[in-house]
Amino acid sequence: MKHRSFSLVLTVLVLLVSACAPAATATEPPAATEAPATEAPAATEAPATEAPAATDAPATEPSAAACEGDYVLVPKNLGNPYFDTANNGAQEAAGELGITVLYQGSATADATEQITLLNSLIAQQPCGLAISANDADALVPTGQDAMAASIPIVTWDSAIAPDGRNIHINQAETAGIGAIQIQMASELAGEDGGQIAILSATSTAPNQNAWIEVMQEELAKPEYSNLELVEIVYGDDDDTKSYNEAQALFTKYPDLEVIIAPTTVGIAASARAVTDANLIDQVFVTGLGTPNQMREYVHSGASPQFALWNPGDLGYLAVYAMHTLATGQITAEAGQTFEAGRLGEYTVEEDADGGLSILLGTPFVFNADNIDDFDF
Ligand code: RAM
Repeated sequence: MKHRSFSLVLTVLVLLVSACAPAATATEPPAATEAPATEAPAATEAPATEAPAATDAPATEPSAAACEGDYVLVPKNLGNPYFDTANNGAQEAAGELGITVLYQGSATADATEQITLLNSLIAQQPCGLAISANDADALVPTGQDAMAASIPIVTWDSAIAPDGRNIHINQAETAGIGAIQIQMASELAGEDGGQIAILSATSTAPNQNAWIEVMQEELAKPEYSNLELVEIVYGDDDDTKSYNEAQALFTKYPDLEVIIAPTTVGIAASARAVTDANLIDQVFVTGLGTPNQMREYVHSGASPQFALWNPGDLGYLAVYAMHTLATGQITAEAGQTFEAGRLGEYTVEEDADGGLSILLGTPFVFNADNIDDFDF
């Protein structure tokens, strides 16, 4: 049902863009990248990404037509270096494609604020929207409104549920992201294990909740039976709230061994809280962070290891996918392939949530041996 309506929308879109003046869409030759997602992962046992499957379904011939307006990259909120890095990658892709990608977000990571922003963007009829969603279900009607107006909807980082998007750009497999965090926490807790807690972003964040669900499944495995998850708390991707929540955790649980923060805001705030409380070597912090925010804590021992993908590559791929949809080069069908500049070829796949997705790569573990090789 959904795919049929996608096809309809995209057919209309192709007709519309075909009527536009042709524009050059040639991309620059692939360039080398320092992105961890495209380097051989080291020091991690995260499941390897499957090689892109061969497909008999060739992508629709490039229409060589382009929408004349702007595209928009929408993060969960502004002021987060993770999303700023994604925007850097998005701008790199925009330069290669000869398009304009605006970067607009709400002040807080809040679904209602994000919907208000999206409604005003949709009214301006952009060429495409690439969204990191603050709520999977609440944004579905908004995504549907956009698609009904022939605006392609790509989600990235955090997905709108299938009915409200064309394609989600997934940074890494959900199972792998969840598993690597429990593995890192287990290593930090040591042989005897102990108490762990999770400090997440907002309680409605689709990506956070999917990863936490995997973490809970991992914890049920026999090899992690010595780890006790004592509480899940939410810092709302706000630095101060995250810091206070971390403090409250190690005050309430004096034997706490590890805080897992699957958010770049939460992990940096937690590591700072542990450092300020002189608890280095007593409470370890791990989860998902950016190297530049976590470098000092890796070297100090507050957070000896954490994981991430390259957010710049994620933004870059999101823009290529959005543009490829907007120009009718793909029509959001599983098996279609397209070239994403220096990152190479990607395949549209069926996602575990029943929608479509494109997988960027694998999570990468940062530690004292490699952290100084990265700058983002
Ligand atoms: C924060 C956000 C984002 C998440 C990263 C790991 O920046 O919550 O959605 O993917 O952390």
